[in-house]
Amino acid sequence: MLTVYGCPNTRSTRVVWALEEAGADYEYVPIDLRAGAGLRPDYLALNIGGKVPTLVDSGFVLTESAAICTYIGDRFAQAKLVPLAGTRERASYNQWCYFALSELEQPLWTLAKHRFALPKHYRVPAVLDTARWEFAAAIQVLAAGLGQHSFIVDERFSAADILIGHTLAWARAFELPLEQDNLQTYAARLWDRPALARAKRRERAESGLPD
Ligand SMILES: N[C@@H](CCC(=O)N[C@@H](CS)C(=O)NCC(=O)O)C(=O)O
Repeated sequence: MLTVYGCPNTRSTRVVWALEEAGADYEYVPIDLRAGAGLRPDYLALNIGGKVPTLVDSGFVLTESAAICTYIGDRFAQAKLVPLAGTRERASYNQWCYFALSELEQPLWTLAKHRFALPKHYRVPAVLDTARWEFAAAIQVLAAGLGQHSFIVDERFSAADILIGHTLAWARAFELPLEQDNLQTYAARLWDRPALARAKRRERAESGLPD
């Protein structure tokens, strides 16, 4: 049995999106981060950082959204969410997953941390401009890498698109412009996926929030 621990509007949406794409059967346990549920001892025993997402698969515990999405892709191979291990396609897939986490997400996370996520006395407003500039540089790389392709790896939807699509939705929420036409079309294609809509609904419903 698969269990996801998550919270709406966080990186756990990536994992639930991947599970929905895979047609997996899973249990969802809401972790109300605002109420401090991430710091409960029973949750810290699963995720020592007190963060979401966490996946538990019959006693096997995995954290880190990208690692979990890749695990889901391997476990539900018929969904073809990740290319086969050992292939060049898998290497390109890894490349874009690492890019999503280290280049694309980081400036947005810096914006979030220094706007609202960090305790007030740790926020440094002077870094906000730098983070916007770094994000603009990262999306130029993404736009060039995508070109006129429909998806980021091998013309096939993969979990790398989940990580990137989720991160681009953050950019939209932060009102950062996606000026490149190809990125706008790509983002719209990802945000339109029925599995993403189902994932968001499931997380909200399980957390007792309206649609
Ligand atoms: N690198 C981790 C980051 C996880 C993370 O920072 N999650 C946030 C929500 S998006 C969280 O749980 N924050 C609560 C906290 O920092 O206390 C991943 O991708 O899974």
